[in-house]
Amino acid sequence: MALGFGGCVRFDGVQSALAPVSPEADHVFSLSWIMFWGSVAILVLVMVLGFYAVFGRRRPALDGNKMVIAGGVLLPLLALPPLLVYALALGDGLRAPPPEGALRIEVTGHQWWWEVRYRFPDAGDDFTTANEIHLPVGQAVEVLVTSNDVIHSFWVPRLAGKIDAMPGHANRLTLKAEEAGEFRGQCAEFCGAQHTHMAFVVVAKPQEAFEAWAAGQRKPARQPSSTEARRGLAAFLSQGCVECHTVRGTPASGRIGPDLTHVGSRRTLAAGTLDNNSATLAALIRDYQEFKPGADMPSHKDAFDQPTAESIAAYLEELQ
Ligand code: HEC
Ligand SMILES: [Cu+2]
Repeated sequence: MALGFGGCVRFDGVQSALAPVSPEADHVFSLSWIMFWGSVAILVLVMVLGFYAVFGRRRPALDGNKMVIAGGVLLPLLALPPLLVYALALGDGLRAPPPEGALRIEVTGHQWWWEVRYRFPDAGDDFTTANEIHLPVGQAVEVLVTSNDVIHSFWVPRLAGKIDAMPGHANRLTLKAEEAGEFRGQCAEFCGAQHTHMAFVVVAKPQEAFEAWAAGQRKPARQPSSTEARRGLAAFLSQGCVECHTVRGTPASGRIGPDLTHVGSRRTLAAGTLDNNSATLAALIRDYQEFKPGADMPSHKDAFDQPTAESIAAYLEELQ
């Protein structure tokens, strides 16, 4: 309570389980409150009895087996099974399959970023992105969550409960945003040094805007338009970035790091940790380890100079 009143617990905000915007998150929210108030009621009862036992005038009334049977056997029998049944019923609702023909998104956790693959009825429409998930508002979307290395956990508190991302196995989750907006997701299972910096953004928008976004993401990367960006592309292709990153429409087809085909359109960099702007982008390219020590993206401080990093950033920024 002290934390709550002190403002440490946010009741709104992009990552608050206390501000649900989907039926699933709403279930989790109701369950939490019912469990919370149930516990409060039991705590109050126990405290009252405790005080009475110590200070009450007719304390002997609490003596004897009756009290033990009432408080120790009957009360738990009456209080716990209904809560259990309620929780199990809600849990079943959370696992309900999405409707036939729902949009499918495959999310793969990597140390320490998220790969996001969109699957459409026509495989030619599929595309891959990273660290950002866009959803059409009001539609149930099937999300298949897996991992490339260790166990991660996929959690967008305003939209759904947590689900484990396990190597070699896909867990299913339904996301249905009932409001447009931007929500934050976070890896919720300690997965190594940069676990904290393994976040992502979920953007829910009206169907048309979603279609327009998907059409943009489906396209190969645009050609660089300025001299600086052209220099950037040349450096990008010659500095080994292509070993790990894909930029569709160029020879870069690496799969170790995030797909960068439309990295310029994303809100954040380095898995939801930094705002996406040219200065940050250049700084990251130059010295990723400074921001995310231990990540699979090497530092390039010794490989090239700041102007080169800036030209690569200028190129990547154009990849809207
Ligand atoms: C050895 C593989 C590897 C090489 C080489 C590499 N990267 Fe990366 N890169 C990664 C990985 C892995 C990540 C994600 C790391 C993380 O945040 O945990 C990443 C992240 C990034 C990001 C942030 C992407 C996002 O969506 O937030 C950018 C931009 C980037 N790399 C650009 C480059 C550029 C430019 C080069 C070449 C100068 C390069 N990378 C070379 C593996 C690599
Ligand atoms: Cu993780």
